[in-house]
Amino acid sequence: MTDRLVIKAEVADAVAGHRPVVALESTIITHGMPYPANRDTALAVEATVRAAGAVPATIAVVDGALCVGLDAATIDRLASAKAVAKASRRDLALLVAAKTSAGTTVAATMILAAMAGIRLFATGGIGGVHRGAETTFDISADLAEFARTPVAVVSAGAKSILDLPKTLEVLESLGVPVIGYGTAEFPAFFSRDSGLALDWRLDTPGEVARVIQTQHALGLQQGLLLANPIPAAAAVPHATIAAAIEQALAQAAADGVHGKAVTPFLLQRLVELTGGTSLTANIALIHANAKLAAEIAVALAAR
Ligand code: PSU
Ligand code: MN
Repeated sequence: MTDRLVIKAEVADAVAGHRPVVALESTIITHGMPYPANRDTALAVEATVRAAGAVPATIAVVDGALCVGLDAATIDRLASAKAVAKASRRDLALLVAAKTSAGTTVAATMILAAMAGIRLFATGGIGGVHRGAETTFDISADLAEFARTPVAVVSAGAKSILDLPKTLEVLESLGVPVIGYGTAEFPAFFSRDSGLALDWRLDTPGEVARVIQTQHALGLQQGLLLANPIPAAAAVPHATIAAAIEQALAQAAADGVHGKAVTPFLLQRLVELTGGTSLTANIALIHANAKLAAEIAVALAAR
C-alpha cells in the first residue's frame, strides 16, 4: 500500500489470523480532552478493548508514519504535545510528506483502519453537520467518509454542538446505514435520546456482526454508524449541558472560528464550561463503545 503505513506487530498478527481487532481514533486524544485525562483515557480504553477479548489499534500520524497501533509512550507523547495537527482525509498525504504528527479524526481513522484490514472502530462522538451549516457549509468530512470507506463505527451519536436532524439527513443522502443499538432513537452523546427516530435497531453484538459481514459480502463500499446510547448511570440531562453549548457556540461565532478549528474549539470550551460533568460522561461512553465494538469484533471473528 505505502511504506508509510506502519502496523503494530500485535495488530498485524491479529488481522492476519482473523482475530478480533478494534481501531481507536486519536483526535479525541490530541484535540478532544485535556492532559492527562486524554492519555489516561486512551490507555484505559485500550484495556477495555483487551478485557472484552479484542486487540486495540489506536491510530495516529507519528512523524509522518501512518501508525495503526501505538505503544504507551507514543500515546503519552501525542497526548502531551502542545501543537499537534488534526488529520482528516485531505491532510494525510501532506502530513506524510512533511513527516509531522497528527491526531486522526473519525474520517482519517476509518481510512487507515481499512488500509490495515480492520473493520470495526470505536469512538465517542462523530463529526456532523454544524448548526448554521445552511450559511457556513460546515459539514464534517466524517460524513462523506462513511459513504466510501467500509468500516463500522460505534459512537454515542453526536454532540448537540451539531445539528442532529441535518446530520441524519446527510447520512441518509450519502447512503450510510445508521443503526440504534438497543434503541430506536438517535442518541445525543450526553443523553440517551434525541427524539429523532432511526429506521433500524439491533440488540446484540451477533446481529451487528452479521450486518457488517453481509455489507462486506455484498461489496457495498460504505461504512456503517452504530449509535450506542451513553450508559444510563453516566447520562447527563440535556438541560445541564444546553447552556454551555449555547455559550460555546456564541463564542466560536464571535471569535470567527472556522474550518477544522471549529470542533476542537467547541469541545475544549465545553469541557471548561461544564467542568467535570461533560468529561466524566465522555469517558464513560467511550468505554461503553469500546467494549461493544470489541464484543462485535469477537462475534465477527467467530463467523
Ligand atoms: N465530536 C466529539 N468528540 C470528538 C470529535 C468530534 O464529540 O473528539 C472529533 C472526532 O475526531 C471527529 C472530529 O472525527 O472531531 C470531527 O472534526 P470536524 O468537525 O472538523 O470534521
Ligand atoms: Mn468542519
